[in-house]
Amino acid sequence: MKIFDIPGFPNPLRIRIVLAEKSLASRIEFIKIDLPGAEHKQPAFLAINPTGTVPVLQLDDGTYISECTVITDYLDNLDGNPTLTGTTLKEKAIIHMMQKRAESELADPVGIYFHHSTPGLGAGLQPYKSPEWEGRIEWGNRQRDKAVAGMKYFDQVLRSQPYVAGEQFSMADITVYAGLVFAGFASLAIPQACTALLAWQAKVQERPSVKNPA
Ligand code: GTS
Repeated sequence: MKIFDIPGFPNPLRIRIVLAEKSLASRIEFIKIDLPGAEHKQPAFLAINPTGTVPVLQLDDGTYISECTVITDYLDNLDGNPTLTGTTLKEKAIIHMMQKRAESELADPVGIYFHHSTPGLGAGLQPYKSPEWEGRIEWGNRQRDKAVAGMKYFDQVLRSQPYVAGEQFSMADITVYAGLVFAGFASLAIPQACTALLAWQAKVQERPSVKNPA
């Protein structure tokens, strides 16, 4: 299998943590995509993922799979022993619900803020980020505020349970963690009052898969 991504970036990190959790790294060939150079916005890459984002998984039969959630589901079920996406119907439902909240309330708003209200990845990518639109800074700032509200939401969640989707570490934790890494990229701090979220972050940082992702 191949993964098209760029090391160290937040969404690719999600999958690299999954690969480490599942001990699958040796089965993957990584193909680096030049994000600051906007390689992911060129026709060759858009042919494999029309949304123009990384990561993308390519199966051995040539099939391309995009979206971290779907890639995680695929990898987690490869060995018939899912550890990150739940086993019972109820577990699966809660994990997917919480991971979607992590994307829509934290990771995605941080990304919009980063790309539209800050210099983002630099001049090479800015032409693809609505440069003519006067409201882009304000819109990005609203997404920044949404992301901070998301941090406060997850702080509340983590006051009553050890992990984002309950008792076990899951895909939802990986998405929140990557969202906070992205917030760091964007110099967006976790509010000091979010003590449960900060403690959870420190705990997750100690996981071998997070210390040494694929
Ligand atoms: N929903 C997508 C997923 O789950 O895979 C999001 C993927 C995504 O936004 N990837 C970022 C990207 O390709 C990479 S990262 O920097 O966020 O980690 N961004 C390119 C761009 O031009 O915004």
